[in-house]
Amino acid sequence: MNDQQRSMLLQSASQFPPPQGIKLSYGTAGFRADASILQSTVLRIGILAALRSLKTDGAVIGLMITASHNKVSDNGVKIADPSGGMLTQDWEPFADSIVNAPDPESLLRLIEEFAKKENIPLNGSKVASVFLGRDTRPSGESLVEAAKQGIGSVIGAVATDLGIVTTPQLHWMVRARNRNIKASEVDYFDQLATSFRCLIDLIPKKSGENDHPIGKLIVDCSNGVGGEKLQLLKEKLNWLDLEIRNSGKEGGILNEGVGADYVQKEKVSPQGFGPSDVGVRCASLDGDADRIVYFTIIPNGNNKINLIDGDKMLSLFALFMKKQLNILTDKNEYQPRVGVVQTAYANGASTKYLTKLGLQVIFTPTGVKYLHGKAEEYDIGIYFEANGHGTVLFSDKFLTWLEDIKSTETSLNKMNAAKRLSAVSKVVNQAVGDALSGLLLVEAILQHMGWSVDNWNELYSDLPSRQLKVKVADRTALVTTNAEACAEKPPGIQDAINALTAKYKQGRCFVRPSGTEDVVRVYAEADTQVAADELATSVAKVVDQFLGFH
Ligand code: 16G
Ligand code: MG
Repeated sequence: MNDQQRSMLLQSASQFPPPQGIKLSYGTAGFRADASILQSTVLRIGILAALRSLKTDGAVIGLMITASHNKVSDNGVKIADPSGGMLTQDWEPFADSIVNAPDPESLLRLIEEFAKKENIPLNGSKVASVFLGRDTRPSGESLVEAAKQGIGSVIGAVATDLGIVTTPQLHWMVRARNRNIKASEVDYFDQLATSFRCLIDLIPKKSGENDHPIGKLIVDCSNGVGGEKLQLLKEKLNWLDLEIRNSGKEGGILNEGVGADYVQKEKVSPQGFGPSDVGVRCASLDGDADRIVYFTIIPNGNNKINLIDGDKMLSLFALFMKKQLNILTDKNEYQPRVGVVQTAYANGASTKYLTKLGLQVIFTPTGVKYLHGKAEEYDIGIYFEANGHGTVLFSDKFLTWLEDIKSTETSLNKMNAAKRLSAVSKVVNQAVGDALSGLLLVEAILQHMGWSVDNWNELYSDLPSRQLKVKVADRTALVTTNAEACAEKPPGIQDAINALTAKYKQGRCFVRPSGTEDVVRVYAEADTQVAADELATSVAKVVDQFLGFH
């Protein structure tokens, strides 16, 4: 590192001292905290993003300012790697250490050491490029400025500010740019709309069928970035009967009584929905539009809903993919590998359903980086968290095979199945879970099957479940294994959980330390709601006995 680089970093870091007495942690997917304490964090992550670009020969890196489904006064920062996926896990400890370095000098030392170890040239001989995006939080603008300062303090690094985008849009653009594909927001919408239209055009039509047999969809946009982006998408999709609510323009507050996280956890309708929406297909996005759940309102149910969660989206997608593959692979030598990836939170009924379909179900710990990494191992890898984050990934080998079929196949049936799968690969975001592209795929499949939302919901019935959180003295004392299904430490805790679980029919229960909050989470399911509640409550007590403040 030359003197000029050294003094630029020192000067830049001295602008924003880190908050006193607070240790920030990278967590599951980046830093999140009250927005007022994040300037130094974002500046330093800006430096990290520039270094990551230098390390990857100038590939574009994404830096997103968002706190997703959390309250509007929070904010956060996430990094997209050159593939469009999450930051490589081996850089997380470096992220943790620089964010918590107490002063500019110690920050500089950490950067020098790391650059040396990773062989990152810090002499201006190479260029680095970072795409910046933010959600609609008011604090986003000044945090983007802090990120620009950080990036600008690495010689040769250039920041491109994309303004307000959804998190998946930023990931998509990073991936597209690094693959030399057109990478603007307009290109994103064009690709989604064109491939959606293609899926609709490929639906076998009986004569005289009307054009909107599955009726209206109402989308709650959590008063977040999804509102304006869905509006832009809608303008390209004259076919879809779509109503947007909680777009952020009606005066509602981001994530307050609205959004996918609220709807999924509370199992009630979001604000702005009521009895007049009974019988209509509804969906809810989260604050940065990387999660989506569907729901219908229960008549006279006091805001209660039938929740159609990520597991059911996964099941719908898996079923559709399997049907298309069945058309294609009857006598074929090439048998694509299909993998379905879930976490311990997946409702047991969904896992049973998928297994019955003959699919291979694999479990990973919670967090997109784990699910995504596993799904990438397959020709078609479908992953979803119950909370509505997920996507479908296709291997290059599989996509090439589809192209071959499209150009040589003589059977119209097979040709169309290949075209459908290829269109799916363009509708669904290949970089990360994306509420907008997930929505389009659900709508296209329901339309294809001629299914109502109730037909979809009836694929299987969820087992009743309950989630609780427990405050503990030190959540790192809880160590899990077997994709979080089993607690290894403290000794004896799993035996106690097993003993309680065994008392309930279809009982299943696990505990895990949260990656985003200072709590231990408890998940329980059983054959009745009362039983699931009881099991969760009794296991929460066990957690308190083993790990509480005693
Ligand atoms: C983060 C994860 C999400 C996970 C959640 C769990 C990403 C992009 N997001 O929001 O996938 O479900 O954390 O939170 O990976 P928890 O650890 O607090 O339960
Ligand atoms: Mg989100």
